[in-house]
Amino acid sequence: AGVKGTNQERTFIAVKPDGVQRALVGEIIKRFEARGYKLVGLKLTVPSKALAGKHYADLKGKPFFNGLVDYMTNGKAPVVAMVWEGKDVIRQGRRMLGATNPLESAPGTIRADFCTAIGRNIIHGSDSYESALKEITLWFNENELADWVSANAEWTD
Ligand code: FUP
Repeated sequence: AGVKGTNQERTFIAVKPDGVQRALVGEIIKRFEARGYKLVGLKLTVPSKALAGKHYADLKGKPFFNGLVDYMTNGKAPVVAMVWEGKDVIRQGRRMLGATNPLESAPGTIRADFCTAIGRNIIHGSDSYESALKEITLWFNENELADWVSANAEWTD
């Protein structure tokens, strides 16, 4: 998850299958780019049940767990998995997403602007440094993460 508290902090963001199906990938990437964050990992993938189960391990036992894993993995649409880098990106990413329940998300957030169902809230974002570290490691190999200098660096550092 990069270096916590620096402009190299990293978070894991995923457009979930409903977001891909609804063609919201560009809109979501646009918001992170426009904010000045740097895209360092990107893949279109249908995760295995094992991967989705590990990703949502904290929710094992919840009544919606099996449905959630099936929806992430059934291949009706892929997931767009991303790693974004920049200052306070873990916390800011969560603020940009809005609350888990879109009906509680503030207007202007991604979830409030594009969805209403908690089980189809289009996007995931790491909720802490520990989660970001776990999720980035789970979804990406080290050689899939790009080290590059963004033209935004001059204005975001
Ligand atoms: P978040 O970190 O905002 O994605 O929220 P959680 O980790 O608590 O939940 C993960 C996913 O489980 C949510 F994105 C949608 C699903 N979920 C439900 O379907 N019903 C619930 O009551 C809570 C979560």
